[in-house]
Amino acid sequence: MYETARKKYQAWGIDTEQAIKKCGDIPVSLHCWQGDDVMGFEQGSGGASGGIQTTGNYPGRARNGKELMADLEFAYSLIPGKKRLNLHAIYAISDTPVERDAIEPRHFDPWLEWAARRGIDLDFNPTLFSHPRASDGLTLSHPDKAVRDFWIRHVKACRRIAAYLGEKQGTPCLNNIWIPDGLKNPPADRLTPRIRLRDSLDEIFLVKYDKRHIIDAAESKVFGIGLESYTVGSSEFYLGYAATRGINVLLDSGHFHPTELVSDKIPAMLAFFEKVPLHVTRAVRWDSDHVVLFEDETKEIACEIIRNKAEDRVLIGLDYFDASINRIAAWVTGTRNMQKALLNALLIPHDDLKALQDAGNFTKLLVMQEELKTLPLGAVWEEYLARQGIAAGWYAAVEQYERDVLQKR
Ligand code: RNT
Ligand code: ZN
Repeated sequence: MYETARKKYQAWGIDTEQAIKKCGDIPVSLHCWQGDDVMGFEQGSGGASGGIQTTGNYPGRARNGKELMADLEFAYSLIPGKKRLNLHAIYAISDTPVERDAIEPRHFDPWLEWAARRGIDLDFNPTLFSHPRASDGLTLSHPDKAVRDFWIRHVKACRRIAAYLGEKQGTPCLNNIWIPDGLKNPPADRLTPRIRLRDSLDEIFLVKYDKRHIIDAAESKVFGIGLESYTVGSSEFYLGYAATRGINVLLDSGHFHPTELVSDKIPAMLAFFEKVPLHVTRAVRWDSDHVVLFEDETKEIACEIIRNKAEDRVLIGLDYFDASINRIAAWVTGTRNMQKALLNALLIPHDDLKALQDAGNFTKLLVMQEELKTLPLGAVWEEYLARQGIAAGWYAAVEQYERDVLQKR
């Protein structure tokens, strides 16, 4: 089947061998938080709160570092290609409780060692939610200076950790700041909280690190759960902030109005920013965080990366947390769908299509775009998996793991 597929693509001027090779080299950063419903390892953690929420009670959630690492290890074995791991500050490993503003690089040494042995590099996120000091939905924009200062210290500690991880692993560590700050009901003042957020960030970024070790980013959002009427860290806010301060904006595909598309935003950002970090996720009606599917927007996001030759500039990360299904299947399905979309994008003759657009031959462009949709991608994908040493029928292995490991928790 692969041989037939190879010839079909060849007729379109596409080299499947090259696509297969390239696909395995594009890193996708897996979010550790799908494995434990964004609970983290802090004592007394009651789960995600502050603008986000996990729903579902499927058995087998990872309850500690050992279980999370074991589950990740198993998930990684079912996923082809180059992988990174995206951590949050609440996954610090410590025998004694450490406050968020006191975490240190050493609390992430166990992760660093675990990842290094598997050839995986790390990304990082400060955690400005699920905490008593964020219980009113405000952190870096809080009217109380003491609360702001606490979170400023936290993000500073996180940047230090990220720079440390980046230096140790030899590739830059993305440090992505997302804050829930917002209001449930109509605000009386939209500007002052944004000025406070701007000033908090300015204080955070006073500390300079080597860009070879850390990539600084902030993630905007249209609204949060329980904070529906106003978001301090909106898209325009961070765009302005990042453009004037030399940091990057992370685009989460679930953080915009339903008809806005991140696939269209990627090339807009590429015109101005060196790096474009992503949280690929699936929005459903009013919120994000569903398992990534192999659907039109996922494919289009991949196309914008590949057709602009931006594999080194767009940092692909995932962000969803589904607790209603087997969490390992959720990781594997979403990651593979992103990778399948990349392979699909690598099998499209982008230069020919661009030439048709520039020549104004819109009829042929439309016809070709539609014809390409039914080429035998599946056969090339299966060949890719086989060459990556990934066995077919992976879900049976997940069912086995569920019986042997997850159900015993
Ligand atoms: C929340 C943001 C944020 C979180 C993770 C856990 O709306 O998308 O990225 O999901 O940091
Ligand atoms: Zn996100």
